[in-house]
Amino acid sequence: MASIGIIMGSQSDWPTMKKAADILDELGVEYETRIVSAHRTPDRLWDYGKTAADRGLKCIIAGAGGAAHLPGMMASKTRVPVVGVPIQTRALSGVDSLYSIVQMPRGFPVATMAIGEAGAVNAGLMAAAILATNDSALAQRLEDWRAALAASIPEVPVDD
Ligand code: RP5
Repeated sequence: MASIGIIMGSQSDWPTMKKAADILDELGVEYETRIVSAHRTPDRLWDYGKTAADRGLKCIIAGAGGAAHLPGMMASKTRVPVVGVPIQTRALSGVDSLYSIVQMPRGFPVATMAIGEAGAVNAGLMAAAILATNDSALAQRLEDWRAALAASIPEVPVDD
């Protein structure tokens, strides 16, 4: 059974949100993916949020762009932690998405990541870190992944 839900407002968000899925694949974490739009499929959002905890989800990664209400509405419907990914938009470069997701009212937090692909990758890593608090094998894989990244960074810059 999947522990992580990756949800997004539109099919057009998938190329970004796939980066979260890719990192979870790398770390051996099971996840499910769904298109759930706050505006176009509000009933689907409601059902997903209502059943999330009972279905065993431990973290929900939610990506949306523009009037990006999905992460916040999901957080209002479930106690499962929600990690928000602001999708980079054409009109306003994703600043609209960021502001929509990050400014939650007191009481209903969304852990908001950076705009775009870096945010999606970090959302995957954040979800894995949450699971790793209760899974020592995953914790080791995450430590190894972090060490490999650190080892790949050269100490001295070179000319192109
Ligand atoms: C949002 O509207 C989605 O999250 C997406 O980022 C944006 C545009 O959606 P499409 O018109 O491409 O379906 O709800």
